[in-house]
Amino acid sequence: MANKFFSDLFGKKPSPEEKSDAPTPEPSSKDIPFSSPVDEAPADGATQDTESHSIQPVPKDPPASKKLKQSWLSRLTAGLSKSSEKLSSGVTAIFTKRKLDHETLEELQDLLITADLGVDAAMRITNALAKDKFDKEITDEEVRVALAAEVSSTLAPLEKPLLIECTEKPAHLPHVILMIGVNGAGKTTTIGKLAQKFKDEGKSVLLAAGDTFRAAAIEQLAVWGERTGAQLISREVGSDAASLAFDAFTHAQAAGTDILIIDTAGRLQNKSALMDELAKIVRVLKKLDETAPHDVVLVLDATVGQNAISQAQAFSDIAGVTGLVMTKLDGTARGGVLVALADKFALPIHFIGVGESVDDLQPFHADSFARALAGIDEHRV
Ligand SMILES: Nc1nc2c(ncn2[C@@H]2O[C@H](COP(=O)(O)OP(=O)(O)O)[C@@H](O)[C@H]2O)c(=O)[nH]1
Ligand SMILES: [Mg+2]
Repeated sequence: MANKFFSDLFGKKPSPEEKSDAPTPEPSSKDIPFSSPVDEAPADGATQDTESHSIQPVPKDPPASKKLKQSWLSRLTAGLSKSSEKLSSGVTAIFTKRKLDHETLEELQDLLITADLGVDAAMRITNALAKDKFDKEITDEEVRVALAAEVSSTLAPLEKPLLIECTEKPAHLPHVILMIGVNGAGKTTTIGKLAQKFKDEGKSVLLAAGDTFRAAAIEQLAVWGERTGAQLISREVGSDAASLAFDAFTHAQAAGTDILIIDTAGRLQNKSALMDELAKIVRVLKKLDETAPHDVVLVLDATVGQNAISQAQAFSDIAGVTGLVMTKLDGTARGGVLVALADKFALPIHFIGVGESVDDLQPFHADSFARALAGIDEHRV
């Protein structure tokens, strides 16, 4: 019924999720064509979003029994294994039976920079080590511990869960989250994973399919809506994203919905059009509630490495980013880029993605991330 109401209200074409009010089945892989899993992305991350970018399917979650076996910490460690292997084996190669001298410090600095941590962090880590241990024997494990400590202290101030307190009925109901980022970064998938988390917390969620540029993007969000039981507002391809956002907000206000998450198109190569579109979305939201959007979450794909920095710059200029989600840390050895981002932008980090299933979107914990990145065995230290 509710879905029928939505189609009438918003002129939405009937879609699979409207056919029944019964619990929705697991979407089948034939609904949306699958493409191969993500690995290293094109080097030019800032311009990777081509309009021909294939729309990604909604991955199936592993069976519950398999999921239960893995704690979130082991999922984090497994997810970061490519990055930590690079750093950890690099540290071992440099520091096996060697002193901490100018040469080893320089090698360590190079390693940290090639692992995408950025020059500033590389300097801080080597300076901290040199202060206590210069000209002394040092083990690779001691270096890893120092590395983890520095990464942790850089990231700890940015650890900020996306906590939305709805029990007290805040003045600005619904809480509006605008998701932005280049095509392929993981926006829609992250929205689906977030919707699941919020639903699990007992909150009502409305998803707005604001990437109106691509039919399959709308369909992809619809599948996540079905899977999570979140309501969806969408319109046909080419519709105005801002007016969709306005209608979604109006409805969520009237219905007392807790959280509205708005998906957007990520055509960074057409920067002025994207800027206009995002600015218009923000403008119409503010007409209804001047405190909205309450979060502007930038989704960054870790596999693009240093290009995440230029994307963060571009989107900060365009849309006033309030926080980050970094995805695909499992697909790359470039996870250290989160440290470089922290140094440059100091944006709060809400979640990290270490795999494709719902449980692989983890609240960001600086210390656990730092240890997993440095390859420190949680049982040893
Ligand atoms: N391995 C992995 N894949 C991810 C992660 N997050 C998203 N993806 C995949 O990245 C692809 C692009 O995601 P999508 O949400 O369509 O990106 P969008 O264009 O920004 O909306 C999809 O195949 C997702 O399953 C992650 O944390 N790890
Ligand atoms: Mg998308």
